[in-house]
Amino acid sequence: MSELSQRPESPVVGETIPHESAALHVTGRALYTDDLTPRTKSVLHAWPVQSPHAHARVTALRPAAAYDEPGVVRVLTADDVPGVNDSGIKHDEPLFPSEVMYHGQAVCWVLAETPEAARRGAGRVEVDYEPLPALLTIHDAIAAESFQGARPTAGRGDVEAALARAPHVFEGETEMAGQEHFYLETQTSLADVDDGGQVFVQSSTQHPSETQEVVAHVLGLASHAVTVQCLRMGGGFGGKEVQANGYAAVAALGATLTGRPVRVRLNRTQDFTMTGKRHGFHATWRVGFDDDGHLLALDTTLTSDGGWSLDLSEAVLARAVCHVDNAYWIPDVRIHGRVAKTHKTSQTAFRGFGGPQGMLVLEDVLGRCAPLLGIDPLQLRRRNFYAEGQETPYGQPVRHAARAVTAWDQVLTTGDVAGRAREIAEFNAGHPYTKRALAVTPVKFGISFNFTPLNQAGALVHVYKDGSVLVNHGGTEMGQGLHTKVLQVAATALGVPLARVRLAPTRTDKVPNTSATAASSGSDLNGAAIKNACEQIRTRLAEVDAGRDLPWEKLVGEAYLARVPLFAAGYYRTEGLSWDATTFRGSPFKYFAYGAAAAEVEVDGFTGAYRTRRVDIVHDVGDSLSPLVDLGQIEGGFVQGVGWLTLEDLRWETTHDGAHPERHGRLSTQAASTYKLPSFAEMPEVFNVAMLEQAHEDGAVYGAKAVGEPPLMLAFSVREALRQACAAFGPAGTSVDLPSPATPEAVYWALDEARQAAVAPEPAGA
Ligand code: MTE
Ligand code: LUZ
Ligand code: MOS
Repeated sequence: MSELSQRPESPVVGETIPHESAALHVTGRALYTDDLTPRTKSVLHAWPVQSPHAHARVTALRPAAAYDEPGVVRVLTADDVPGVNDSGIKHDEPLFPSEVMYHGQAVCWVLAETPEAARRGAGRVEVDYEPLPALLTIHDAIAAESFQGARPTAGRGDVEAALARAPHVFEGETEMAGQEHFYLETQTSLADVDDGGQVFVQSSTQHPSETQEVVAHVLGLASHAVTVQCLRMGGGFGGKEVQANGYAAVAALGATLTGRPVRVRLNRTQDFTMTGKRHGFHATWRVGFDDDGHLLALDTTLTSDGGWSLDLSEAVLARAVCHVDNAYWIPDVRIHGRVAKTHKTSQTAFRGFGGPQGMLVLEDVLGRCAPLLGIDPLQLRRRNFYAEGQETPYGQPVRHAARAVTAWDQVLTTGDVAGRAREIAEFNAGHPYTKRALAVTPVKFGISFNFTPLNQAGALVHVYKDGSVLVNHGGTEMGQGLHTKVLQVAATALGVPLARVRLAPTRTDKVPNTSATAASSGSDLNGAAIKNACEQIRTRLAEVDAGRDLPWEKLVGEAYLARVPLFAAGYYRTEGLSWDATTFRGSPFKYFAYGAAAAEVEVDGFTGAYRTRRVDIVHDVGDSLSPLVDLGQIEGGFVQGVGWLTLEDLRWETTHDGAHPERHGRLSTQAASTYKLPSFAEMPEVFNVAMLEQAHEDGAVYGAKAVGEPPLMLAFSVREALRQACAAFGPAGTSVDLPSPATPEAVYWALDEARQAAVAPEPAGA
């Protein structure tokens, strides 16, 4: 057992405790960034002027009329930017654009005494546009060869030779939609400038250090003149990994120009129409199997819809390429990837970060090919699992491959999959208009940022003379329970009760140069940095104690009198990673998280409506730092995945006939009324979640694994069950091509097609 992963006796980590802010969340007392607005004097409110074109040149901008609106104080335009007019991390996102690149893009911002005055003022700004052609679909972009960024290839062996030898070869296309984050708290920033010109930005951001950098860049200031604080977020899900930066810059610019606090808070429609989403993907594939269904070769090209700017698209694509294999061994394989450039919002990080999209491709292949091979999909999947010692297509050994098997076997047993499969067959035989199906799918997800330098973190721990402890770390809290886990780590490492430790909000002046809280690594990285800081203090205190076993408070008091420092900065970097981003080879991940899910659905043959009757999950969180938090992450991740795969349907209007040019490229699903989110009604009627036992992870703090993203992909089980239920309406061996999202409408058309196959007329002459 490593020193990092080893737990002392009776540790506070592993205790089942509620989220550190649970009581505040449910009583409404938890403060989010915008709750500070009414507590701040003379705040100005910002409103964007949004483009009515998907692609156009801005030929003139006349803000003058906005000032006729009572309450309007200032219109922010490109001329006001003292630094660089760019809010992107790739320097391709002008904050105030001269060419608009998507419908709804902000051209300029109006500041006023009230939100209503700002809104009216924005309506008075005159903007002249010269419309330009817009690419709105991934197909249009591919046809126009509109791509951006790197076009990587990963693989091994000789794919063409292996396909030529393979007894069964299939080819096809797979397409999947994006997803709106729909964090409950929309993008928010509140900025103020002090007497010394120090800019203080409170932001709902997953990456305070980058928000600080972008604000400094736009204002033409050094980073030490900008401090960013994130109290907590009402959800981030990747949507605030980079996309918070621009709004913080607008607020900060407004504050420096007016000398008053400025608040930017998007309403839901603005957030929907302005901010990036999960990337939709398109894939073409050719696959070869042997007679027993073993995968022999895969050749695939993934194209993601990146929207108008690069954003995190290259990193998302890299993770997609590195997750096509999911839990399956493919001897000869070539995975090629590229990012399409379209005139839509800048698609960005979203829970799973390309992993779900990559994995969906092979799961779709297996789901479609199983009937064609005449093999039960459950058998087909199990037969292709990695064995210990095998490597991923990018050359990383698959450590603990057996855990996928353990999780799988446990789900089959505790979920009584064999018994229920028999019941379902009986049910289906007796019900021509209703069909049930049960599918099991595995998850293998790589943990670490795939961009190696991001795998580091810092922390600051203060012990006060009375023995109370204040901790600070570089991670942000978005509901995922990171702060709860860090508190448990600090109490464990210091050997004090949890109640002695308090956590202060994340700020760039406490811990500098932090990474985004992302890639599920928040607790791995910041937990280890906190542990490091606590151990420095413990080591010093041990010298003071000199074997006397003094009580904590007494020891701390003595240490102070002996002039022993009672605070420490902690640091952690993940060891053992290697990655070559040009050849796409190496071991970018510290370890893999595993899981398996069994889902049973029932589909109505008249409408395509369905319900999820039961879900059983076994998921690998290592030795959990905080079991109740992890349970919430597994359940929540799974349900968010079900939303992506079955309900959430982003629609952009296309009006090629020229009838309503102002609607071309407009997102028509801009609210919860038209964009269907999972709710209680969609929860599985029976939902059993278990954590894999004896799952200690040697390479991570106190033996725990990251949990935030991997469970999302357990939702493939529901999609595969829907596919199988559709197939049950047709003759044996029906292969169902199911769109994603598999909405009830899509399911209806898929089952109808299967049904048509059953009644298809005999070919002529037969
Ligand atoms: N859980 C909640 N409640 N809210 C969130 O915004 N974000 C997810 C996941 N779980 C999220 C969440 C995403 S995208 C990631 S990367 C991780 O949490 C980030 O936190 P962690 O690294 O501390 O797990
Ligand atoms: N890589 C990754 C990243 O795997 N997950 C992330 O969230 C991320 N963010 C930025 C850059 N690389
Ligand atoms: Mo999560 S998509 O890595 O913020």
